[in-house]
Amino acid sequence: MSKSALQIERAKYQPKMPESLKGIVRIVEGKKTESVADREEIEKLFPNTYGLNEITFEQGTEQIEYSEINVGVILSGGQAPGGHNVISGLFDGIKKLNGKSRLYGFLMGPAGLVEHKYIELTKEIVDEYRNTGGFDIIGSGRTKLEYAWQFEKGKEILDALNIKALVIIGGDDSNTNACILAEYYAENHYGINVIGCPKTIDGDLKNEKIETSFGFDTACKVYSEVIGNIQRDCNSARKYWHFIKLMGRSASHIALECALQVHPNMCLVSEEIEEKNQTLDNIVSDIAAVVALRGNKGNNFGTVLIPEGLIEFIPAFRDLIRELNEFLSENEAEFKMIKKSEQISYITKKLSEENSILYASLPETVARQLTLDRDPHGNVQVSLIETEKLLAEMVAVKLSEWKKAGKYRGEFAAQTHFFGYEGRCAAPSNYDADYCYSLGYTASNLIAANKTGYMASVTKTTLPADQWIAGGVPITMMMNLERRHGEYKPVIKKALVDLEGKPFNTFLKSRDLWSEETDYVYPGPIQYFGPSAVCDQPTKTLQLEQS
Ligand code: FBP
Repeated sequence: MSKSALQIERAKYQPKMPESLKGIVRIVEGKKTESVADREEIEKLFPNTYGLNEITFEQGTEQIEYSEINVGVILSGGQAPGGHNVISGLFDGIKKLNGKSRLYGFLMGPAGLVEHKYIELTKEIVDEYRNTGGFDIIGSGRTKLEYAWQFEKGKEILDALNIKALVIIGGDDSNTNACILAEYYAENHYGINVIGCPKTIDGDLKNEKIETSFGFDTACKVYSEVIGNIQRDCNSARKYWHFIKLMGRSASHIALECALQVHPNMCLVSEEIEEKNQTLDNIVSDIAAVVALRGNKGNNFGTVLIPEGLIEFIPAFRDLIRELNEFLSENEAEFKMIKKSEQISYITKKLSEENSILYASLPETVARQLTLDRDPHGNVQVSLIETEKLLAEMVAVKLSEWKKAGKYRGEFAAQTHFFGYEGRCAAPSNYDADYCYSLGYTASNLIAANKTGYMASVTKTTLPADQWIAGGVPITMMMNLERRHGEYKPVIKKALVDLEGKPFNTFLKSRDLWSEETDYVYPGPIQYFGPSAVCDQPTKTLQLEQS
């Protein structure tokens, strides 16, 4: 494999990890857990994996002899920086337990398990990928593990390879599946444990026990670097407004973190928009007001950050999307038969009156984007909806009305961007390299402790890494019931931006100033070598949450 000079140096980086994992490890059982909501129903669905104890690992004194163990690993869902380090931490961890242990990687996500596609991850392979971005060591995919036949197909190959534990590295939906699989194998006494690992750049897989999902740190730093560059460009040319949509699916964590890093002129936060019951017209007017305020002072430039999932949080759109989801899941076959040119009018006739009026009022591109295939978990693929273009166009119309009315004297020209894929496979920051390696190592200790239905957890990560706390959290603890594909299903509760929380409130205190003034910050690229104050800082979100 050809490598850049940075890759060669970076390969030598030894990730930092909690002191408790370095030598002999002792397991400490904590208190029993309960699910975040819908307790009775979740307990009924997960009789074997509900109510388990929290776990922490501490330094021990008693050396235990572990037998060799074969472990499988799956990368599931969207890529996130650091996945390769979870695998290298897991590999090193199981080799420390017993040098004869083996690690198998299933290819292209959960599908690899069902289709029996795998490779053995040897030292040579793992060494090639240490501290690198991407998931290409084994690939990833979004196949949903939900049917007993899939679990049975999986068991066939796990038995054939004598695999006793499977680690699923994924977001909320993939970890939900990990838990369902853990429950199924436990119920049937198959002797195969399943452990989850919190991944997603979206930052929405977090709770009291999982303080962040890996990849969020690096992805936000990459986007902030590029937004900073754009801000410097727009402050130099002084002629464009940049409408920048940022990945993150439902939650606005990425947009908010980037705002805290770069001080844009405006950042929409979907959760606030929902709480204030805002309409699309309110949002457009708010943006236009900031453009006008700056334009009237001769500043015809600026930046607007837009969270990817915005549209689903505008109450009227949320109702429309809900009705579309139900309709499309019940009438998928019929809808696919309709000619493309007739799809919009077909849908318009099928919707309730209110939703039909809204749907018919949308630009054709957006109307089409709203009916595209849902992902395998039933989510609208918000990354395909061009909200940044929709908003830029609507703001232009609003400003020309205001100009005619004499309320606006500036010039408006917009550029639109969507940052998502650019950051998902970046080489992990030191934070993600360390955090991921520690998560993988923690997973190996959960395997050693014969645990199933747990997610690896590493907390207190704003402290120096040797003080981080490693442990395990029962996945059922994070679950509630939600409507998916027209039915109530157990799923891990997504963490949205907390409007009472410190990150949002810090943003709130500064945003008027950032709108009016040009107070941009240019964070520059991620640094891997140099002072710790530059190289090892976690996200502003985490620093504020833990301050
Ligand atoms: P995960 O939740 O699986 O980590 O994926 C996150 C994400 O990057 C979202 O931010 C984005 O909406 C989605 O994946 C895009 O999916 P795809 O890679 O299938 O285009």
